[in-house]
Amino acid sequence: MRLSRYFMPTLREAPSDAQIVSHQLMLRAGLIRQEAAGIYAFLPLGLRVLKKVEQIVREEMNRAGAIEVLMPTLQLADLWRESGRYDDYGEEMLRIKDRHERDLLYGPTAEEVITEIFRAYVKSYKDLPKNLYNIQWKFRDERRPRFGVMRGREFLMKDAYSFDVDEAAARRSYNRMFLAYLNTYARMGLKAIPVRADAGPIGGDLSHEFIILANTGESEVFAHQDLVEMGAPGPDIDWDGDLQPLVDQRTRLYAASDEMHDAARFKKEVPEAKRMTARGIEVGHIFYFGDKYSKPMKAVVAGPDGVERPVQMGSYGVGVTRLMGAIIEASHDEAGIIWPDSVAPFDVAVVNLRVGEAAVDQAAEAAYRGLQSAGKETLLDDRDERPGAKFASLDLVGLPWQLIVGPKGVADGVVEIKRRATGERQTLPLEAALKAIRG
Ligand code: 5CA
Repeated sequence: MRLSRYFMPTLREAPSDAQIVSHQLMLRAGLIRQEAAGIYAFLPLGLRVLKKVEQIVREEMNRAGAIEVLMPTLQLADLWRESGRYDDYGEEMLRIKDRHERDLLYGPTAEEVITEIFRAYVKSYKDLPKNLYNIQWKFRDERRPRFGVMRGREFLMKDAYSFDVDEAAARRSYNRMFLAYLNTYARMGLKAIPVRADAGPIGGDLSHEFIILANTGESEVFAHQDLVEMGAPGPDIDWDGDLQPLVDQRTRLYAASDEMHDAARFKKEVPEAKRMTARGIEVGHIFYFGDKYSKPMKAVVAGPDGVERPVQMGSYGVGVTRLMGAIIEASHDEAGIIWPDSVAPFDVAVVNLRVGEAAVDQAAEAAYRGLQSAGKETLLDDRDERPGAKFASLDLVGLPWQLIVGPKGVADGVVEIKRRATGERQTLPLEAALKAIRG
């Protein structure tokens, strides 16, 4: 992509209502534009990041055996009357009437819709387990939308729903999601801590939130330091095997959200030097709630004994748009965003420092073509701007690499490469530079 023809509207200063650094940087880097309180348009760079985050979530869901569907954003109120949640959900639900005076709503979550789909087709334990997910826009009319995509009203969520014949099987499904979540966040360069959580309006008695530590986070967590250090299990675990030991290893150590926190237990179970109290961002939340929806909505399956019982369910949410903010909170400096390679909008910017000078233009074009043919997503900065302005905007948008082509280097047969994360620079012949970036 040639920057001279692209749409990357960076801002020198953040609008004054952006209070936290990720929101400021998302606006300044031209990733998002607010259209109404808590409602954002995704601009080209922001959309590229969103798609990458979404794709990582998708791949890790698929790896863990979940199957993708796409449910509508608008749902029938009657389904929510069946589950009994229509009145309970309150003012956070955006309620709509169509031309036939039928009550609709913009889905804040999709337990009812997925249960309706499931009960239409699945009747026997032989078809279980199943885990269906979608990555779809949700709407919650939050009282205080704030911090940009962190607490939006319209936001992208991955929501998965598991169906099992009994509680033991449902826990196996829960365990698969628990571990898949840790792998998902790790691929984005994030360290997520699973903490015991309150199930809130989703319901159920087993629930974990996944928290990224950040001072600006809205959640407070209390955890054993060793849990913070513990890595993700990695993709190569036996997803059909017994995952309980891997989950136990991570749930044995004390970790709780503020609603679930028990100060006395924290003191008793965690040595003082290991007690961590911190703020964090909730980037995922998983629930096991048994027959809370399947019973009132009559989603039943026949067991091996031929007796029909409500199917055992869990639901599993990831805040996809919120993750963009969380990644920036975790990875930035004074100059701007530092994207992890896995979610960067482009891999590399080729910076032409002397646009219009034939030898420099030619060298920049050669670098651009070389990177593209190596499969690198490349932005060619061919804008007619001062070098200082180019570097400021490229550091702000935070691509992992810059390959800098200037008149002096061209005369000497070299280019410069810069790694955004470390600031490390190397001067090399073009071929060696391409090799370093190709990795
Ligand atoms: N049905 C369940 C799981 S699918 C559910 O809705 N869970 S939730 O309410 O916890 O939401 C799942 C995730 O969506 C949260 O962990 C959070 O990361 C994200 N999320 C929730 N509300 C918002 C919001 N207003 N703005 C941005 N992300 C949000």
